[in-house]
Amino acid sequence: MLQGRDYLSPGFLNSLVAIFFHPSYHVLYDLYLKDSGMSSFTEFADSLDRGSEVYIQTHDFPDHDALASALGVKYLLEQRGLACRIVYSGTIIRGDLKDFIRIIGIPAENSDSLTLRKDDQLIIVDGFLGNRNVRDLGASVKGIIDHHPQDVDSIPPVGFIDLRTDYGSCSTIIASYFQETDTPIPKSIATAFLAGLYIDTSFLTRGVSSQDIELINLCYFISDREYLNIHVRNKIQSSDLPYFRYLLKHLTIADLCGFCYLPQGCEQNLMGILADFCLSIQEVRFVLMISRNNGGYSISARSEKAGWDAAEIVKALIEPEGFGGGHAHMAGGVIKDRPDFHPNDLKNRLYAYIREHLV
Ligand SMILES: [Mn+2]
Repeated sequence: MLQGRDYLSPGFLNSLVAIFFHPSYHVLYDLYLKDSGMSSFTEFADSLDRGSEVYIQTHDFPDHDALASALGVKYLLEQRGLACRIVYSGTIIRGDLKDFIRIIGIPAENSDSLTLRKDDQLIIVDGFLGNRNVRDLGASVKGIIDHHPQDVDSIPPVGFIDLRTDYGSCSTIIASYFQETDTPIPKSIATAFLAGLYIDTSFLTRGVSSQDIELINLCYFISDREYLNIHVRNKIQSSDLPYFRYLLKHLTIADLCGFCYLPQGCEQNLMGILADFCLSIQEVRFVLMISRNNGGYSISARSEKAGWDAAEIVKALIEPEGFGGGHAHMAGGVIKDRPDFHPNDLKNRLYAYIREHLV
């Protein structure tokens, strides 16, 4: 097994793996109850110790859905007399996410500023114990609520695991707890849930379940739609424009594939935004972007063509020198800096692979 730390800094690696854990399409939904009789959120909430704080941890480099989920859980537990704090690792760089935290009012604290004790109660949302993008904070994991495909048997017993992998967002799961406990959803949380759902499903174009539609029904008319329209839909900031300029000049399009190398380096979120932009071009159904980053190259791929699995293509192109993963519609990877590798090699490999295997 390749150990990222052997040659890449943990921060860099974490930002790369953040993209691997986006919501997947259609996997079976099940409320997963392992080694416990807890069958509802109410029962789980009642099992927590009111004498000490509850920490709610998002995945590292949190996105809208992770923060919205944490906020929802915090609100519900506080209604039941528990004191909660939201904690995350990694950084929050993008302006739209900073606005989200400020406007919705999400008291998220960086784990660097906290010291958790072994017996502190921890709930993980929108991520899973042992994931590369969920830093081990050393506390006692009481619950996990997630919508990404996970290997539940790979972890030690946890009191409450609610894993619903066909849901478009983790917010949709949390919203079901509001229904279960008959708790009215406050406007700010309804807005946050919709932001989480819209972004995780790329505005309802992938991985949407009937429960996600129910979430819209539940939240739409109480949410701040002006905020959602302005702040969530407009995710590009003016400082991104030089990257777009570069992309427009250097993007290659052939055989339904777009390719671009960004030698100036590019953070992972922005690379995803650029890749999504490429996909919006009619002649592009698959896109591969590679950027120079400290210690190597990072790769971002998007696919909207059935049968062209982004994760499989990335793995086929970069392994064994690099490693990659993700889902059919969205994947990422890293390649270590090495003298015999040039990003244009990847371009040639991509078009050769597509011609050989997929066209
Ligand atoms: Mn999510």
